[in-house]
Amino acid sequence: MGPVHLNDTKEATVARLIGMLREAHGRGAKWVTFPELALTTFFPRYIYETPQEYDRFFEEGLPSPAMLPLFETAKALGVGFYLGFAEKVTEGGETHRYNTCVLVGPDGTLLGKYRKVHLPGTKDPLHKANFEHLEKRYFEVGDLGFNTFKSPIGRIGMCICNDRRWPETFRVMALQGAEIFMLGYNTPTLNIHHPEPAHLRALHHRLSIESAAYQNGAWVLAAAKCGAEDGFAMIGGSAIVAPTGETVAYAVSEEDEVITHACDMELGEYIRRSVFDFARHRRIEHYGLITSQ
Ligand code: ING
Repeated sequence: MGPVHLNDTKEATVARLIGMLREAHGRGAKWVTFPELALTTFFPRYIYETPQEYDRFFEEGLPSPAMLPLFETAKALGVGFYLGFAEKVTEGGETHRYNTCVLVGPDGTLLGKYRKVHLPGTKDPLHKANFEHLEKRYFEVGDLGFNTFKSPIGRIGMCICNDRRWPETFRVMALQGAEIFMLGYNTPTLNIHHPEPAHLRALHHRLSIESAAYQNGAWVLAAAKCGAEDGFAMIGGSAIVAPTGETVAYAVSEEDEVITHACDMELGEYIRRSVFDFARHRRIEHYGLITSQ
């Protein structure tokens, strides 16, 4: 998905998502993965002081009013989808804000929800560049953990953006039987935390999703929101990765672009039954440090 600018309305952005959904459906797709924070610009690049200033980026209710046309169209077309959005919710009498994604089945059923666990960046501005990365400022750490969700095409796991850089993310879901991982991302081209060549952003993105696919014998569907949002560049590289670790489809533009592939859901079987047969080969008695530190 191409850039979403500060002044783009949610209605116009949702209309773009619906256009891509129709394109995918036209090609025979049964599932669509949309990006992280797909309804708005990547607002954590900006400094806001009060919720009154940034609540306009958040959705309340699932589906929220802005999402409704997308939910209705997807149900009418019989297409399931993953959608990333900024979630504002009142639970236990308290207001919480998360970087969230939802999984909706082809019949419109809410199959699952995930709240981003690995929030990159800082809580307070660094003032080191002409943009910030303030996810720790606007979102709480997700409280739902990493789960998998039963669907007509197999067990689906979800995560969001920075989560893909952490192998634990995928292993925890693979241990719950995930056969497909869906994830959206918004990755700035410039790293404000440490000077590094721009090409490394694309390399680290590909490394993360290709190794996740192979090491867990699962499909990875990764959707970027990319291009220059009000001049702030974000990497593309949306991809469909087979359980073998091979990227079988990838986006070539930084605009709205649909990539599709007929994913053979049996392909991961031999990997999960041989090289990554967790029951036979993993030695958890030697892994304690991973969860204790
Ligand atoms: N974006 C970036 C990502 O993890 C980032 C942040 C980029 C962190 C590069 C570290 C290095 O892809 C989001 N939204 O997490």
